[in-house]
Amino acid sequence: MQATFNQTLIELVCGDITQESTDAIVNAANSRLAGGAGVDGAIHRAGGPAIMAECRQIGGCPTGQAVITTGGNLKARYVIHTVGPIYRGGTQGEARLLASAYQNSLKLAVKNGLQSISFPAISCGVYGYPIHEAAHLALKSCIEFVRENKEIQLIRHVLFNQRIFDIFAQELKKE
Ligand code: AR6
Repeated sequence: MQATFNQTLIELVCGDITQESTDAIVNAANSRLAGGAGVDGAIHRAGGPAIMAECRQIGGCPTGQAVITTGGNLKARYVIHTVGPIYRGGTQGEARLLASAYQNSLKLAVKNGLQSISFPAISCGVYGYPIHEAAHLALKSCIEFVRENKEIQLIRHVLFNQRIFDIFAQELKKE
């Protein structure tokens, strides 16, 4: 499923983000950039140790911010590591922090001259964000960004299973 906003294609696919060949893929990391389970583990496994070596040099990333490393053995040239919020009921600034994670990742992509980027469903696994709300915020943040910025040609949301894909698709239809 796809839709164009301003000059950017926003696309939803079901799949494994480590297989993407967009300029960058985004990692749903933790603030220590220490690696972990979920998509973070998958990216480090597929990308090899060079990515972790760069993460150690960088040292960490506050929630809602983003940092960039090379892509190691991945097809993508870069990994943008962002840290989504842990969901604690929705009253701890989670929505603002999730939107920031998307927007700061996009800003970093533009700053590095990138034209295509793939996102996983940030915070929708271990960090427990309700998927409908997270999908709405993910799409809204990306659409707001591309209304102000023309540099990125493709934003792909790579959803790991059909259930999350269907929820993102429902939310994209509303935009
Ligand atoms: N491709 C695409 N999506 C994936 C993949 C994959 N290969 N693997 C999992 N997902 P999570 P979070 C989906 O838990 O909630 C880590 O330990 C998954 O189904 O990876 O932001 C970090 O180190 C879910 O929909 O990230 C942090 O400590 C989505 O990716 C913490 O988890 C995000 O799930 C971050 O938690």
